[in-house]
Amino acid sequence: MDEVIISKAITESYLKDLLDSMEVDVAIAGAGPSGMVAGYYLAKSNVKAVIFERKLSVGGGMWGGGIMFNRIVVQGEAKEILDELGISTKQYQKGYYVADAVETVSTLCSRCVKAGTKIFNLLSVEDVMIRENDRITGLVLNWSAVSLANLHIDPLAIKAKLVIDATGHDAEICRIVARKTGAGVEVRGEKSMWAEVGEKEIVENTRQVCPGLLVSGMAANAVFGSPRMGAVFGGMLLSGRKAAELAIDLLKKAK
Ligand code: 48F
Repeated sequence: MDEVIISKAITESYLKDLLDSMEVDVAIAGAGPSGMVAGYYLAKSNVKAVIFERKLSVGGGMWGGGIMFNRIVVQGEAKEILDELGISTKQYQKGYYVADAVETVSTLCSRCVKAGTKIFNLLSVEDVMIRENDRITGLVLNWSAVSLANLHIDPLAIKAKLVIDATGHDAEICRIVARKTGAGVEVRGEKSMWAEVGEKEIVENTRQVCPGLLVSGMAANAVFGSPRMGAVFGGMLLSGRKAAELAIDLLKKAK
């Protein structure tokens, strides 16, 4: 084996994919459950999408289930998504299904990537690009290691027709937009746990918050001041699917 050939293979292959991802239809910030479900459904509809994930691992808050008991609960409607992805579930009581968090994250990630949405880990979204009429037109990226090492290094940017904020509880992209534009985005902050209401409202809260920016998953509840819901994950999956459907619709209308 030749180390230089190995190094060239990695570098060329990575850069080819990164270059290919510099102009996309949809750029997703965060590879948690809602971001990866959105990525899966977008790719399934032949939309060019890419996900940027800050951490080494994808899956966000799903690996740990509830207090590190690595099981998740979903309701009937969301079970259909797990069925479609080939993820096993067991009915616990009527309307409550349990799935293994490790199987769910790994299968979801695999289905998302194999459908065609690339995931870049270790890259943080640190800003957005904003053009006329406060339209979000892309993401500003830097290596997560840069902020960890407290280095002053300028970022790179990619263009996207639409951006999805799937960054979870902190709704990081919406917070940046709220701070830096007059686009009228306000992050109200999530409320205390109420699974029933949180699960219902997360789907309603999944929408376009300003031109070019959609919000999905827990970020949607953070933006609109809805409750958190703990280790029930159905709403995350349904929200990711809705974000993809909304994006597909907006892209069609823009043609
Ligand atoms: O937090 P996360 O899993 O968000 P989600 O898809 O799902 C929420 C649930 O896991 C759980 C819950 C269930 O009731 O409440 O918390 O809404 O995944 C968000 C991902 O985004 C990444 C973060 O590392 C995580 O993997 N992320 C956050 N900020 C950035 C980011 C950023 N600025 N750039 C890139 N990735």
